[in-house]
Amino acid sequence: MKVYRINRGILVEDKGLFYLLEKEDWDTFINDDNLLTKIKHQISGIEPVQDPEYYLKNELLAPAGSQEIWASGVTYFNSKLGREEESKEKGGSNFYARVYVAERPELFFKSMGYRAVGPGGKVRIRKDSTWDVPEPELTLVISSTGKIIGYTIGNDMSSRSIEGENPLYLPQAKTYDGSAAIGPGILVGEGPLPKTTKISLVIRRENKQVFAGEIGIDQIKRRFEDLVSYLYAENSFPHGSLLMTGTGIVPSTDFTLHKGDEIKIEIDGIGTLINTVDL
Ligand code: DO4
Ligand code: MG
Repeated sequence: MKVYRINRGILVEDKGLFYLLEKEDWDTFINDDNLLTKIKHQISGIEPVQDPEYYLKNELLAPAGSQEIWASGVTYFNSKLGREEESKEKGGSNFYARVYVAERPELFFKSMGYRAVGPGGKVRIRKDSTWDVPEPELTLVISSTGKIIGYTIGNDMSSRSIEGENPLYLPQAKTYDGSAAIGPGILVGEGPLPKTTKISLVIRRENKQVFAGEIGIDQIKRRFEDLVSYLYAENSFPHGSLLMTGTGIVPSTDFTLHKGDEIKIEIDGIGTLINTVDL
C-alpha cells in the first residue's frame, strides 16, 4: 500500500487502485503506529478514483509536513571511502573511518518536512560550493513512538567541497534551501523491506546520461532500528520524523552536478523520485 500527499488531502494506492481521502490532515494521518490498519479501514467502502494520473501529475507534494527530516552518515562502505578521499588533504579523513565502525552512528538534522522539495521540484546547489552530488537514500518514516511505519525515497543533496574542507562544516554542506528532496509517496507495508531491495541513481544532462549507479540495501552497515533508537534516545518528535539512512552510491571525484541536471532515484517497491538541479 502506498500513500501520497496531495494538495487536496491524501491519495492511497492499493493493488493498482487509487482512493482519495479528502481534507485529511497529513500530520495527524501519518503519525499512527497502526497506519496500515487505519488506511485499510478508511478506504473500505469508498470507490476508487477514475483519474489517479491527474492527481499524481498535478497535485503531488513532498510526503512531510511538521515532521523533522534527519539523516544518517557513513552507513555504507562506499560513503566512508568517498569522504576519506574528499577530506584527506585537509586531514579530516580519519573521522569517517572511525564513525564507520563506532557503535554510535552519525546522525544529523537535514530539514523540516515542510521545507523539503517534492517530486518534480527543484533541488539546489549552493552558490559557494564547487563540488556537489545527490545522495540517494532509503528514508524511514517513523511515528512519534519510534516505530518505523513506512519507507520513502530521499535525496540528501551535499556539497563535497564544503564538507571536504572541514568535517565541522557538515551542517553547511548538508542543510540549506533546496537540499532535501523526498517522495514520491510512502510505502506502508506489512513488514520490513526485502533484503534484495535496490537503490538506483541516474543523472542526465542535456538528455544524456552522465552518471548511473546502483546499491543494495543489504550493503548498509547499520540496522534501521539502531539508527532510530539513537535518534529517539534524547529527542521527542510529536509529529513523527523521517530518517534518511545514508548513501551507498558515490560518484567518482571528477563528477559534480550542473544546473539543469535531472536526478532520478529509484527504490524497488517504493517508486521513483525525479528532481532537477537549480542554483
Ligand atoms: O559524514 C558526512 C555525511 C555522510 C552522508 O550523508 C552519507 O553517508 O550519506
Ligand atoms: Mg547522505
